[in-house]
Amino acid sequence: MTKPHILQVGPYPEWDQGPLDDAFHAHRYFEAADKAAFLAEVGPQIRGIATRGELGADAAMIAACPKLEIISVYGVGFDAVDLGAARARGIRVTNTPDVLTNDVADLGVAMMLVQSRGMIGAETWVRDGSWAAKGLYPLQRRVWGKRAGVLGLGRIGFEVAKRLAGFDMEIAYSDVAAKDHGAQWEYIADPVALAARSDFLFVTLAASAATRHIVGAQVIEALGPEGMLINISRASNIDEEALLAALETGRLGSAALDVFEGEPKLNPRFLKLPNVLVQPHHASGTFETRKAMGQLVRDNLAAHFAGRPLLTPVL
Ligand code: 8YV
Repeated sequence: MTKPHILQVGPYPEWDQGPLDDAFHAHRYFEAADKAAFLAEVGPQIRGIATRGELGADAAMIAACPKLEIISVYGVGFDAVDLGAARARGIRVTNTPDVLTNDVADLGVAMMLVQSRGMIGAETWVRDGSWAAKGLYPLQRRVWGKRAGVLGLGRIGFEVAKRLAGFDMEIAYSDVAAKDHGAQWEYIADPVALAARSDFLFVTLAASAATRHIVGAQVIEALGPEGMLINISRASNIDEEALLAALETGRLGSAALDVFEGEPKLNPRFLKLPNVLVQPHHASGTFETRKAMGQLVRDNLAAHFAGRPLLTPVL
């Protein structure tokens, strides 16, 4: 049987590239100097697209592949795929949920602890000799027992809340509706009200046009000068301009961010702020999880081309 032609949007680690090339004829879009010319050349043969998280499939890419049947997303978030364009042509879309949930939750909680306890500054304090020269490191803020808000109680939000319960935190959450989660977590529909009663606010929403800037000036200011915002979802969920302004003026205490508008180039104003912990969008970045994600991307493609049900369909 001839291998199906697929468009590989971004680079994969070697443990994914080998098996991908064994099963498919992968055309490496990311290596092309002239993307439009490359798409015009290979597009007519393409039956599948394998994405790379934020490197997705827009309407122009989908239109350039008239025989396209499936888009397999490397990531749980599929906001980088033009779902409308895919739906209009009956193109299937899959993602990689579940396999990354715990790692993403771990990083969110780790960022809360690191930032609240000032661990980056404390590390520098030891390494640059300040401990010996200046004495004790300045006191930091407690985490355990505080009030945590989780904005979006999906798979990742649930795992975050579960971990926070281990720190004896008072947990509340917002979502489109109250969830039957089997725990004593308070449901607060309004994100502003959630922020107002929270010391730490985790943003764990799947991003869509509907959630764009859901964390705006009002939510940020309700969280307040003692509050911390932690984002492990997508930058588009937060009004970054409002966030920067609040952090610069102290109207928001601090932030811990794994995602940024225009990443990997982030607004340089973030780098000037001592009250921000920045991470390079690596919440799912463990060997174990990334291997499972790559496998799921291939398994969905293989299932489709073998006429079997998709493992994790979005569309
Ligand atoms: C990225 C993610 O896909 O799952 C998601 O939605 O944002 C991440 O797992 C990952 O960084 C690979 O590009």
